[in-house]
Amino acid sequence: MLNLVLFGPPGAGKGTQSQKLIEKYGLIHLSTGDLLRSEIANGTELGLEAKKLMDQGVLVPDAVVIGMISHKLDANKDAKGFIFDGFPRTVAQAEALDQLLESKNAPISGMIALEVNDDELEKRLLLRGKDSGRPDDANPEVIRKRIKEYNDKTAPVAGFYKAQHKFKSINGIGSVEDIFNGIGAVIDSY
Ligand code: B4P
Repeated sequence: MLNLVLFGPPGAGKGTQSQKLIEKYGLIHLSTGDLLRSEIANGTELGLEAKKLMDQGVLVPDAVVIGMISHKLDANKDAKGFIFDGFPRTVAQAEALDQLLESKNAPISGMIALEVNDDELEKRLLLRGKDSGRPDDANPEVIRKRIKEYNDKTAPVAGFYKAQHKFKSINGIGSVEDIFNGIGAVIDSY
């Protein structure tokens, strides 16, 4: 079973690369950002709470996202593997994911981090904000808050996987195809 964590700051290209990876490797894509936006679109109580936080560029509580992932893992028992996109975003989420996967005897194969500098991230997100309709992409102040949240709370997750010798980083600047080939080379080494 291939269980991949695709890691990087907001706008690094995780969602973009995930779409290509699911086609090539037949994995199930679990994006906590997409799952939360679907709760918002359905007007659920969870969605209403999450929207307030996401619109400000801050993380949703760990228990909420861990619960969503646990539910999705149970609903896809026969999967060949998963791409975790935007999750884990805190060390507590990484610990919870290890526990969930331990009970399935299918640990994380590796984390692949996309390295992109802050100026490029801001440019990409503002560009997407022009037509995505995502409130968190439209405002430079919210984008900077998201990058700060990443540096404060999410960046330490890399250390969690480094300690398990499961961390690889890739340059996330360049063509989508070249970056995809770089990720493929890491996956082929597993
Ligand atoms: P996400 O939906 O995960 O948002 P994201 O990090 O901005 O997405 P991503 O990084 O995938 O964007 P992509 O690069 O594909 O999270 C949104 C919010 O949800 C968070 O702020 C938080 O509040 C909440 N949340 C989600 N998960 C959570 C968790 N686990 N715990 C707590 N809270 C959570 O795309 C960016 C743009 O770059 C696109 O327009 C794309 O076309 C472009 N792009 C991609 N590759 C490119 C390239 N190589 N060159 C140029 N442009 C490129």
